[in-house]
Amino acid sequence: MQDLKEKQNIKNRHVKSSLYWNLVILFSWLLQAVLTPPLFAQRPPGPNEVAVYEHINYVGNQEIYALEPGMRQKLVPFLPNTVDNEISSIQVGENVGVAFWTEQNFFGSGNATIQSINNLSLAPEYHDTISSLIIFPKEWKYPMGVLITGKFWFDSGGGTKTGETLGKFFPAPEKMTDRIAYYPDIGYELKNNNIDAYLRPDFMHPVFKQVYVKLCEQENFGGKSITIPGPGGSIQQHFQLSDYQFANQVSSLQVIHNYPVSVQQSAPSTKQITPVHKQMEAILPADTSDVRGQWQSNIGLTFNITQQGYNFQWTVKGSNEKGSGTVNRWSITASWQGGPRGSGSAKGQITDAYTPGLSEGPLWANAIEWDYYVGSVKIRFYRD
Ligand SMILES: [Ca+2]
Ligand SMILES: [Ca+2]
Repeated sequence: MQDLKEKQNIKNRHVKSSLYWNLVILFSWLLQAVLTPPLFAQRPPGPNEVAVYEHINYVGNQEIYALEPGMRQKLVPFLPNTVDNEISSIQVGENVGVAFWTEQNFFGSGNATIQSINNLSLAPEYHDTISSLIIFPKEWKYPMGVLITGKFWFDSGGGTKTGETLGKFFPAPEKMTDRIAYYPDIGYELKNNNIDAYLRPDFMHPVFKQVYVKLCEQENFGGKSITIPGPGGSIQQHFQLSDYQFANQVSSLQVIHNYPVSVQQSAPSTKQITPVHKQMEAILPADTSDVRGQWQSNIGLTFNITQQGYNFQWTVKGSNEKGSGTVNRWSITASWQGGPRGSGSAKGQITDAYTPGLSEGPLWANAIEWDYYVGSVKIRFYRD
């Protein structure tokens, strides 16, 4: 009995003492809450926004990024110190998703989500490691661009090298009025070191059919190049570069979003001429020039040119001559036969072009110069 009472006393003392400490803790917490204003005014993201947070459950330092009108996607190639390598939760607005990478400039490990994540520590690879982001329209499921992977060799100590497969994402431009993203140097990690190309966004979305990637052998888009998917498009997303004899070849690339002209009409108009025939025919790849229509020349002939993609054909007014050739952005080749001047071929370049926007769409060619008859005579084509 005595024992029991003693135990009860001890228990009571324990309860009292624990109550005391709880009160002390509560009081000091209240004091702190009164004295310390919140460091950052938090707000949830709007429908077109993504918020990232320092801590789990959407607290701590916060940064908000918006997919604004006129943007294809919002590019965040590096993060401020407040959240760089600190992100522990992500809140996405109802219209957007977010892709994230562990290194700046969309490099390293990457992933995408169209849902909020309240605790990134459940995905340890991305917890407190994220250093770049892209906010994209939710229905795309991924941002627009191309992921290039390659085996990157690094020194793992003791003179041994370890290979790790790394990826870098090359996004389409942020602004909708820019159709081409130019990457004249893809970076030392992946230059001449590439295995696969993955086209994004999701191939189930119609916009996927408007995305092309031009891969070039040398920096600044020099040397041989391939375009994926080729003319005609494809629903394929994954391209093994060895299938194109292009593994470990890529040094520069372009991501092209060749969207229909009607989308472009919302862009600010320019004071320059608007080629009327443009609206009549099929859309051309944005990395070519538009040579369609009637041309005059300094040899007195009038040419009519039709074009599909990179290929064109011409007829000559009052003559049976037929010509055909290929045109890239600034370079053009042709051969012809059947007319009074016989057959021949020439290489030329576009010397004057109407540029619809800074880097947008096919160039509307106004003048072409050819080296004719093995480079001895310059022929000039020009518009009326
Ligand atoms: Ca954190
Ligand atoms: Ca990082």
